[in-house]
Amino acid sequence: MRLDVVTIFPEYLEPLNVSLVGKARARGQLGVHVHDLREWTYDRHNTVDDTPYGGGPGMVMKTGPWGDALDTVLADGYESGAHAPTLVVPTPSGRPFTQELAVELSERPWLIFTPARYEGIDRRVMDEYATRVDVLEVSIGDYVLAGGEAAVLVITEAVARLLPGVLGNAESHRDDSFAPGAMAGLLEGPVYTKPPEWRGRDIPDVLLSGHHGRIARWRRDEALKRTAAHRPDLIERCDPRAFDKKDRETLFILGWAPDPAGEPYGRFWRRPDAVEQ
Ligand code: 6GU
Repeated sequence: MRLDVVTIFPEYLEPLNVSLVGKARARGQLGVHVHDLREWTYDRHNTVDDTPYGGGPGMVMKTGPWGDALDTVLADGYESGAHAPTLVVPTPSGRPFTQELAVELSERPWLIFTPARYEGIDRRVMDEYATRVDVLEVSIGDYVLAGGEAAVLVITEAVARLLPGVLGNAESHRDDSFAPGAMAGLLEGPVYTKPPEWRGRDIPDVLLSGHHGRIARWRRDEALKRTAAHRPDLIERCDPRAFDKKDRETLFILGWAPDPAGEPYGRFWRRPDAVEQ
């Protein structure tokens, strides 16, 4: 996979040399090219922004530098054999970045990121490139960052760990919160390692029992507890057919019940009579 990043803060992308992404890069599984947007400015102040038409606070990034930068990056990439670029535009007004989108991006051969500062990039830039390449505007959550660079680090890490051979062990994806499978849609519960006692704290006996069925059941109950506490919206979203008899008992104890009148049938909701957990 090839990654290009165009930014006014190339040094902000230094973490791409470290850890998982850095190693994937060193192994040649990932080609990363970081570009300074100011290389495509031609005035002595290296201006990349200007005041917004229609008035209002803040500044807007200008068409000229972005257009010239993206033309160069596209031409260089195509010339070195890359194909089917996707422009990933980090913005708080984008579509939510999810594990599903991470998987989709990990299957693409070439991602070009355009993190912006100020109030964003003149709309005409993405309207123009959308006629030539896939453009995805993406938000990493419901909060506002000063710029898209941190979002690029988040997205590249989530994508890079999905590339074949990047995580040592393919099994490591299997139980990820948000990965498809038996625990689909539930958060992962707690994990423990040696020593068996630390500062007077033991680990749950069941994990030492060697009884795989009971361990799996315990992990599932912990996942249900954690999801109910931190992300009740995920429980509401679960297809009730994914819950077995013991799941239903656990959920009931946690204050949840199926709604027989609900649409679709039997989805779980907080019981109106449940006490705060
Ligand atoms: Cl992708 N960019 C900025 N500036 N703020 C954000 C964001 C992105 N995602 C959430 N907040």
